[in-house]
Amino acid sequence: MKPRPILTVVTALLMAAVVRSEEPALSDLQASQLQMQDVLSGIQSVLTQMQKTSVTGYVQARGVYQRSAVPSNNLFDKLARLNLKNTSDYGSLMFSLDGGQNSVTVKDAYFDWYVLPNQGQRWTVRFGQFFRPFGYEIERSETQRELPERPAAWAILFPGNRDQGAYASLGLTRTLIFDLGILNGSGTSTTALSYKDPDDDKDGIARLRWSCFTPRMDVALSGYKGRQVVNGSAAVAAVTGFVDTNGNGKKDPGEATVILTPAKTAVPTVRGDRDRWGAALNFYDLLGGVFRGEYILARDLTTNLAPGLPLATADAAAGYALYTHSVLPGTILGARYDFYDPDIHNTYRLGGDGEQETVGVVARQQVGDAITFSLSWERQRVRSFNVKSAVKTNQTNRPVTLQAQYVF
Ligand SMILES: [Ca+2]
Ligand SMILES: [Ca+2]
Ligand SMILES: [Ca+2]
Repeated sequence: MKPRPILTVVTALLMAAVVRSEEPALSDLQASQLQMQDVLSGIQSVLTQMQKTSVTGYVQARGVYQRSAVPSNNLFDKLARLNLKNTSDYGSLMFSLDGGQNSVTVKDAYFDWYVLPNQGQRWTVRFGQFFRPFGYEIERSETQRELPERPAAWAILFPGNRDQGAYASLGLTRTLIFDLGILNGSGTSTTALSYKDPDDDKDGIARLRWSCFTPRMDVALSGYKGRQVVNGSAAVAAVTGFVDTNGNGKKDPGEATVILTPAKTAVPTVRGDRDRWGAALNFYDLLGGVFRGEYILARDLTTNLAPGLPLATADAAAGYALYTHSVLPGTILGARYDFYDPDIHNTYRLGGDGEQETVGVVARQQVGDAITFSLSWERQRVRSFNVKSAVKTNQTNRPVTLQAQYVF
C-alpha cells in the first residue's frame, strides 16, 4: 500500500511543477488579454465619440444662363456647406457654415434639449439660430430640392429662412407634433445685424403637423404673429456754397448761391405687422408621383405707391404647387408653379405692382449616393406699376440652371 502515497506525492509534486512552469505563461496571456481589453475599450470610446459627432456637407456648383441678365451667363458655387452635429443623451447640437459665393456665414447654430429622459426627441426645446418652424418648405433641405431655389415669396416672407430664439416641439401622439416658439423676427444674423433684434418686439410662431400613413401624406397648419419696425431718418438741411467771382473767399452781394448737397426730407419710422398664416400639404402618392403645396396669407410691410407713408401694412398672399415624378431609377421630372402678391387688395401697391409668378420645370439625375445633376428652366414674371404714367410693366426672366451637387 506504500507506493500509492508515494505516487500521490510524486504526482502532486509534478503537478505543482507543471502549474509553476505554466504560471508565467497564464499570467502573460491574462496580461495580454487585459491589454487587448484596454485597447478595445479605447477604440470603443473613440467610436462612441465619433458616433456622437458627425460631419456632413455639400457643394452645389451652378451654371446659369439668363438672356435678360448682364452678364447673361455665370458659373458659380451656390452653396458650400459644412455641418457639424453632436448628440448626447440629453440633447444634440447643430452647427453649420456656408462658404458659397465666397463669404462664410453661420447658418444653423442651435441645440436641442430632450426634455423627457429616455424618450429621445419626443419633447424637445430648440435654442439658437434655426429654420423657422413654419410649413414644410423652409426646413426642406437644399440638397433635396428639385428647383434651384425656394419659391420667390419665401425669401420675402421668411428672410434668411432662419431666425433666432427658442421653440418647443411637442409630440402629442406618434403622428401629431405641435411646435410653439418665440423669435427675434428679423431673420438670420447678418454683419449689419449681428445676433441682434432691431426692436423690442418678439414674434410668436406655432405649427401643428400631422402625418397620415394611408394614404401617405403630411399636413401642417402654421401661424406667425409679429411686429416689425423700419427706422426712418431725420431731415437734413441743404449744404450751400457760392460762386466767389472776385476770389476774396467771402460771399459778397451779387455772388450766386449754389447747392452742394440738396436737403433731405425726414423719413418717418414705420411700424407694421408681420403675420403669416399657412396651410401645407405633402402627398406622397398622387398618380405615382409626389405633390407638395403650401398657401400663405400674410400681413406685411410693403412699398406704398399710394399717397401716404413710404411703407404700409397690406394683406399679402403666396403659394406654390410642386409635382415630381420618378421616370427611371434615379431620374425625376418635376414642375412647379409659385406666386406672390404683396397687396392682394391693391390698396398700396397700385395696379398690381410687385406681383410675381414663376413656372418652372426640372429634370434631375442621381448618380450613386453622392452626386446629383439637375437641369431646370423657369419663367419668372414680376409686375411693376408707374403711378405717373399709369402704365403696368411685366418684366420676364427665363433662367436656365444646370446644377451639379455632391453630398457627403
Ligand atoms: Ca423683433
Ligand atoms: Ca467774393
Ligand atoms: Ca396685388
